[in-house]
Amino acid sequence: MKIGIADTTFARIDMGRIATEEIRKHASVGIERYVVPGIKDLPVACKKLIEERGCDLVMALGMPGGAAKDKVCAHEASQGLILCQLMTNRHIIEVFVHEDEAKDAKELAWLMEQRTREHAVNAVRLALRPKDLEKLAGTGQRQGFEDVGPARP
Ligand code: RDL
Ligand code: RDL
Ligand code: RDL
Repeated sequence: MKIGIADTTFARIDMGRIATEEIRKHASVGIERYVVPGIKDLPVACKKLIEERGCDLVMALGMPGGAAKDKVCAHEASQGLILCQLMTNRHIIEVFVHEDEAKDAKELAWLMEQRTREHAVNAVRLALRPKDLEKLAGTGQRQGFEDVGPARP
C-alpha cells in the first residue's frame, strides 16, 4: 500500500509534511510526495503519483486564496481532481482550505493543520479500513472546524 501526497508552494502552511506525519501515526504504508506551484498543477501530479509512482490513493492538498479568481481556480482544480479519479479509478482526497475561511493567519494555520490531519485519517480509512467509515455514515463529520453532527440524534 502506497499513499501519494501532492501539495503546493502557494499554500501558507506545509500541508504535505503534516499529512505525512499524520499518516505515519495510523498506518505503515509507503509515502510518495510531489510538490507543485499551485492547485491547478495538482491533477497531473496526482495522475503521475498513481500511474508512474504506483500510489493506491492520493491526498491533494492546497490553499485557494480569497479572491474571486482564486475561487474559479479552485473550482477548476477540483474538476481536474475529479476527472483524474475517474480516469484512474483511484481516490484522491482533496484537502482544500480557502484562505478566507479563517479570520486571521493564526486561525488559518490551525485550520489548515487540523483539516489536513483529519483528512489524512480519512485517507487511511478509505485505503485500509473502509468499515471504519461505514460506522461514521450520516454522522455530520466535518474536517477542521467542529463536526455538525446528525440531524436526528
Ligand atoms: O500552473 C501555474 C499556476 O497557474 C498554478 O500553479 C495555479 O494553481 C496558481 N494559482 C493561481 O494562478 C491563482 O489565481 C493558485 C491560486 N490562484 C490559488 O488560489 N491557489 C493556488 N494556486 O494554490
Ligand atoms: O476528498 C475530500 C473532500 O474534499 C470531499 O469529501 C468533499 O466532498 C467534502 N466537501 C467539501 O469539501 C465542501 O466544501 C463537502 C461539502 N463541501 C458539502 O457541502 N457536502 C459534502 N462534502 O458531502
Ligand atoms: O459550513 C462550513 C463549512 O463546512 C463549509 O464552508 C465548507 O465548504 C468548508 N470546506 C471547504 O471549503 C473545503 O474546500 C470544507 C472542506 N473543504 C472539507 O474538506 N471539509 C470540511 N469543510 O468540513
